Amino acid sequence: MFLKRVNLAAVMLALLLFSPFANTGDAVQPAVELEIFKYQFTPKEITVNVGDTVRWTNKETRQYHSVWFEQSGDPEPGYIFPGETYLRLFDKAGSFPYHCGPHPEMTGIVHVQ
Ligand SMILES: [Cu+2]
Repeated sequence: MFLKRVNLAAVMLALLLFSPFANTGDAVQPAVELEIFKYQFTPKEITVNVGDTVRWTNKETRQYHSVWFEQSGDPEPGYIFPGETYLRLFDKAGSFPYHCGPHPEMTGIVHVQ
């Protein structure tokens, strides 16, 4: 289990480093914060401005999730383990639905104006 977690963390780090939409977060001040808790994205629906970065934080005690903008054509991202975060920059206007990869019933939407 430990080794599996390390591998997932490595995969996620690689995805973060090579994705134009995400980074490890230290340099960016997110405009909006969301929580992932009890199998829900909270708030489920948000509105941000073009150029804003949104940060999701996994507040579960042991369950991992992901934030997957599948309809936007994004590849499936790595899992976010408890205490970890996911950042995404929104650089164009529109409405962008997303869901959790392992739990497709978990949905949310980001409106960018
Ligand atoms: Cu999930």
